[in-house]
Amino acid sequence: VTPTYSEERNIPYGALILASFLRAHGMRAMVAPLREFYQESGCYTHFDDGTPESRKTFAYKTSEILSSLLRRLRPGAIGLSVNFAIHQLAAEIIIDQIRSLAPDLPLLIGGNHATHTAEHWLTRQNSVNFVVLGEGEQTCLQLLQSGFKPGDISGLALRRKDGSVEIRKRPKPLTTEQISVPLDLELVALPRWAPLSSQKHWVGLSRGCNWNCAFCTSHSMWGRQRYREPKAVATEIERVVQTGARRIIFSDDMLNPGSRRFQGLLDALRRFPSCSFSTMIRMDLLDRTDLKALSVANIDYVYLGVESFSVPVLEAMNKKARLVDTDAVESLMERIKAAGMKTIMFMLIGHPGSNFERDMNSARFCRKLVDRGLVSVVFPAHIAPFPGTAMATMEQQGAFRIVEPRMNRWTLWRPNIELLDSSGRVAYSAEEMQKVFDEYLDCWYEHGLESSGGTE
Ligand code: B12
Ligand code: SF4
Repeated sequence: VTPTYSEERNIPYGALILASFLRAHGMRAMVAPLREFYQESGCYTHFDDGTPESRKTFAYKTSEILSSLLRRLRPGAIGLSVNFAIHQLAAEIIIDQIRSLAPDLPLLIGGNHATHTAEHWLTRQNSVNFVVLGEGEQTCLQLLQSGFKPGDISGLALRRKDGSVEIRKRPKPLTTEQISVPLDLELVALPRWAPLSSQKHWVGLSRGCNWNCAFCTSHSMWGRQRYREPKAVATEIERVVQTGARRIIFSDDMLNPGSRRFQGLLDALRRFPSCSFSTMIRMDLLDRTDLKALSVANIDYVYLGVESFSVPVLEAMNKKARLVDTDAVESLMERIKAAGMKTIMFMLIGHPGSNFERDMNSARFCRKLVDRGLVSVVFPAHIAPFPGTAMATMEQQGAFRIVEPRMNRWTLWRPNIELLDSSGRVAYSAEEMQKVFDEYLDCWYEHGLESSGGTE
C-alpha cells in the first residue's frame, strides 16, 4: 500500500516496480494506491487540515479501506511504501490501523523516507517488523522466500531480541538485469472510479546519480547511476501506452546523456511517436547534449534542477554546477527553445550558504528568463532538511534552526528552517524566505501557469 496525499493521481511507480519484480520471481503481489480509495461525493478528500477530527476521520476511513482490501486480497504480508517525508503522519495512522486489523501479519516498510528514518518505524508503539533499505527488490524477495526469517539478509533494519535496532549493510547495487524487469500494470488494485487511464504515468530509464548534492537523497538511496536495458524500457513504455497514456514522465533523478546506453534508450523512445516524454536533467549536462536528438525522441519538456544562480550558494550545495554564467544560461535556453522543447526550472530557497539577497537575485533572473519566453514555468521550493541528506547534518553544526518540525508539513511551499550566523543569530529569516517565494509566485500570476509537461 502507498499512503495518500493531495497530490495528483500518479501511478505508484516504485511499489509497482517492486511488485513486478516479485511476480517475475514467482511471488503473488498487488499494489493498492490508497489515495484512490479516499472518495467523498465522487472526489478525493485530503484528511490533514490540522485538526484532531480530520485525523480521526482519516483513521476511520483507512480502517474501512484496509479491511475491505484485506478481505479481497488475503495477503500473507503487507508492505508500506513511504518515499516522502510528507507521508510520515499518514503512514503512522495506516500502520496503527493495520496493527489493529491484522496484528500478526508481517508488516514491512520501504521507500526513500522509510530508508532514512528506519529506527522510527521499528521503535514506535505500533512498529513494523522490517524496514527494507534502499533498492527493495532483492532484499524483499529474499525475505519473502525465507518466510520472514531475516538470517543474514542484507539491506534490512529490524529489532533484535533485546529490543535494540539493527541497521544492516546494504547489498551491492542491483545489476542492469535486476532493475530492468518491466512494469506489470496488472498488479495495481484500483477502485472502479479510478481507471489506469486517469493516472499520471512514470517510467524509469535509470537509477541513481553520479553527483552528491547536499540537499538530495539520491546518493544515499541509490548510489551511482545505472541505466536499464533499452529493450525492457520499450516493453514498459508499450504497456503504458496501451492504457491510453500520451505523456510519460521519467522518474530518473537525472538523465545523463553521456552514458553508453543513452543512444539505445533514445532509439527505444522513438518507437512511440504518439507519446511525449518529460525528463529531469542537469543544466550543465544539457548544455553539452545534442538537443535535436532529444527532441527527435519526443522529449519535449526538460526539468532543470537549477536550484540557484549564485555561485557561493551552488558551492555550499555541492552542486558542482559547471554552467553558472548568466549569458551562457540565456543562450542555452534559446537553443532549447529552438529545438522545440520547453523548459521548467526548479529553484531552492534558504539552503545554507544563501541569504536574502542571493536568493532574490536568482528569483529575479528567473523572472527575466520567463519574461523573455525562454522558460515556461519556474517552481520554487523552500529547502527542507530531509533525513539522509548532508544538509540535515548541518543543523548540529549550527547552520540553521528548524521552524517547522512536523515533517508531514514539509510540502516545500512554506519555510521549514531559518539560517543562523556564526553566533547563532537568525541571518536569513523565514519571513525573508517567504518574500523570495512570493517573488516567484508574482511571476506565475503575471504569466499564468502554463501546462508543465506532466508534473506540478
Ligand atoms: C517521481 C518523483 C516524484 C513524483 C511522484 C510520482 C509518483 N509515482 O508518486 C512527483 C512529481 C509527484 C513528486 C513529487 C514530490 N516529490 Co518527488 N520524487 C520522485 C523521484 C524523482 C522518483 C521516484 C521514483 O519513482 N523512483 C523510482 C522507483 C523505482 O523507486 P522507489 O519508488 O523509491 O521504490 C523503490 C525503493 O524505494 C523500494 N520501495 C519503495 N516502496 C517500498 C515498499 C516496500 C514494502 C519495500 C520492501 C520496498 C519499497 O523498492 C523500490 C524498488 O527498488 C524521487 C527520487 C528518486 N529517484 O527516487 C523524488 C523524491 C521521492 N521526491 C521528493 C520530494 C521532496 C517531492 C516533493 C515534496 C517535492 C515538492 N516540493 O513538491 C513532492 C511531494 C509529492 C507528494 N506526495 O505530494 C524527495 C523525497 C524526500 C523526502 N524524504 O521526502 C525525493 C527522494 C527526491 C529528493 N530530492 O531526494 N516526486
Ligand atoms: S540534485 Fe540532481 S544532480 Fe544533485 S545529487 Fe540529486 S539528482 Fe543528482
